[in-house]
Amino acid sequence: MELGDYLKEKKKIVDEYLENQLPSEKINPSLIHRSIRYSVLNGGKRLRPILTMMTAELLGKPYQSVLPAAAGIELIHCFSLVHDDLPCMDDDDYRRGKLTSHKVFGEGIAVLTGDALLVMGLDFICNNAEVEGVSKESVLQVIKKVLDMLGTRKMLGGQVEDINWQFREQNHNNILDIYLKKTSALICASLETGALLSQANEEEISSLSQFGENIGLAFQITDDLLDLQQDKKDNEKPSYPAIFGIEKSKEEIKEYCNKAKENLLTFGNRAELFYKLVDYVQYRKE
Ligand code: GRG
Repeated sequence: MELGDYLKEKKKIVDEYLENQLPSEKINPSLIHRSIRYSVLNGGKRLRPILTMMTAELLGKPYQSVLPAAAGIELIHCFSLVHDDLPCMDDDDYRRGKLTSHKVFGEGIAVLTGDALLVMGLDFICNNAEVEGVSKESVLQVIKKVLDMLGTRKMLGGQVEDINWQFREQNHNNILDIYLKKTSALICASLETGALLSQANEEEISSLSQFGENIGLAFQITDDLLDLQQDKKDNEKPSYPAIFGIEKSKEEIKEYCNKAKENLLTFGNRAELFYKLVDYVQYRKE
């Protein structure tokens, strides 16, 4: 199957699931439910839940067996975006081409929307324990993995370093360290969620985790490169492309994409779609 068709098909499945499972605006308190739906049902690519479902399929399981957890991962991603956009963080007016949550609902409700999405995301993951054939122990392992990813040594810590960038030397290693924590960590957790729920072995989990680190780095450098080329960021916060330039960034993206492909060797040609995904990350234009 072509990757483009696969991504489109799976995005539709995630969108429909979220549309049906998120609380209706008619339920009180209506305002927060409206804000939650606005912040989630707004055209995201759904790459992280798609990675969870792709991993299940790679390991011979149906995507349905990991769908609640995959949707939970997307809610956690949306939480991080809502908080990242706040005036006290990146102070962005637009997200996914629409006004950011705090621009529409105000800062207080945006903070609470992020909090609600994090809690709901973990709840969705717990719901995966009800899926036939999925062990409760594997769901507990996923919760532990996701909490570790969210913690001060990973995503939260990456954000601390990101907003305090003035106090740290902006060299190659320090910038990549932030990228590993704030972007690769969630991508790794998306893959490992699919793997743990599908009873993957140690070698498979380790390969997917290394793959996640490499593809996450390539993804974030590309993200910053696209921002720079499209002149999107109006703050002076440094990024890999802003410091090292476009050519060096492209070399770096290529290097991490090549490493990611090496990590896939464990799976042979079963990983065909994953190889295509690496090319997509390397050459994406949006
Ligand atoms: C973990 C407790 C805790 C706090 C969160 C706010 C925060 C700390 C972290 C933010 C991290 C962040 C926003 C990283 C950027 C990741 C990134 C490249 C986002 C864009 O991803 P896409 O292109 O977006 O997949 P769509 O809109 O398609 O989902």
